Amino acid sequence: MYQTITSSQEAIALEHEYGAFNYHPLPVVLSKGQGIYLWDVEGKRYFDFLSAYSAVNQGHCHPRIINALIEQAQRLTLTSRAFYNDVLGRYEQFMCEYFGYDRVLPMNTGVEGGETAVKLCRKWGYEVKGIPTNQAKIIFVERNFWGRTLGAISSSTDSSSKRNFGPFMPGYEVIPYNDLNALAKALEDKNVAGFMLEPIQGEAGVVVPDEGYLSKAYQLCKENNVLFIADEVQTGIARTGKLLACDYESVKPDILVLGKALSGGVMPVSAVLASNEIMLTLRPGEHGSTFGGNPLACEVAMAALNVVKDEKLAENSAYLGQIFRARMSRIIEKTDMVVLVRGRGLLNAIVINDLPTSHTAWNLCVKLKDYGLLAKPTHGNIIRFAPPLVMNEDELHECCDIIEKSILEMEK
Ligand code: IF1
Repeated sequence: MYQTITSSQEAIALEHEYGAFNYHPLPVVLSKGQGIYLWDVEGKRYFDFLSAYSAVNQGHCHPRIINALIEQAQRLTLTSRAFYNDVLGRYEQFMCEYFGYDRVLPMNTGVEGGETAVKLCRKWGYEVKGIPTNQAKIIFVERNFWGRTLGAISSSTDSSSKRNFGPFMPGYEVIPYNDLNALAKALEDKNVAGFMLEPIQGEAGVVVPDEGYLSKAYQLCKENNVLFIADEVQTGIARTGKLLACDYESVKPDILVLGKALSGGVMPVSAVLASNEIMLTLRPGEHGSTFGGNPLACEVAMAALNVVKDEKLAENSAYLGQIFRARMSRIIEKTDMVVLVRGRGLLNAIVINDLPTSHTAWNLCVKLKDYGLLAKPTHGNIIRFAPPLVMNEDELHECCDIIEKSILEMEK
């Protein structure tokens, strides 16, 4: 019999009793979200400084997105692609014009977007580039993260993502990130079809490559007739201070993968955008998904993207990001506990001066929680800070005050 949750402890106990332990959440139980705020079961309010891993760029339960959801949900939620519907075509035109591509393939989760990009890239490799069948290679970078499917973890260099899930996908090669010589060498192999990377590595701990890396990597791919695939699932949709992180170097990926904030965190929506030459290698029956491109997702995504444009979220992200990193730099001057801050726009991270195996970052996140700000460590000693992009300057300073107070207290 379904129980209403009356305490945080009760919610946690139910998950311990009935759920898989594939996460280790911070001990907080949320029951309401609005804008930059979350409330727990007991009614305590928090600043959300994770944004569901950058899926809630537009703020929790944005009214324009929720209204789009409600209106379409009362009309038609799903037809499958066995039939046409009166939303998908409008959405496809909207997406192609919004991002400047010939065609879009709608999916649901970010990893499905990545899998779709890999399949498209291989298909193009065989049917356009002329790579011998089943010989196509795709190059990935160390410490990449693009999801949890076998296709995704096959490219991972993180043992916790891979251990005891083998055997893995063939045709993958992994090179160091931010290393153009390694890329140039890997591209000597004429069977390479694509190079897939995050323009800023999220899970790796907000790793920003050197200025020029993206544009030079793109150039190397073009010189070798290899597709440049950008995984902007986490960095896209205004998170880093531009609509796409690739925009910082005016790189237009051959295949663009979007997810997360494409729906403003309301439901899973992902998309792959590419040229006619690439996208039209797919023929009916060769790819798809039950919910991919459903009318509900399409209306939600169009509302979510209109919010990004109308509320100038990329500009706000860029502006507040500068302020945030300046505030963190001032904290770093006062304490040995934090060694650096890095990021672009409102995708940032601080590195704690301790071993990745230490609990310092975790303990700091628990203290931040106690003071009303929610964040979580990525790898051991790195804490990612990614608030919704709708935050204002005063709210950001209030959050920085909480971070500063927590760090200085921990230090004592
Ligand atoms: C988890 C990480 C972040 C992503 C990039 C594709 C995907 C993700 C750059 C796949 C998803 C999520 C997955 C979630 C936690 C979170 C995460 F810690 F796992 F790595 F954000 F950094 N490309 N990232 O970041 O999208 O299929 O999840 O919709 O799996 O723990 P998805």
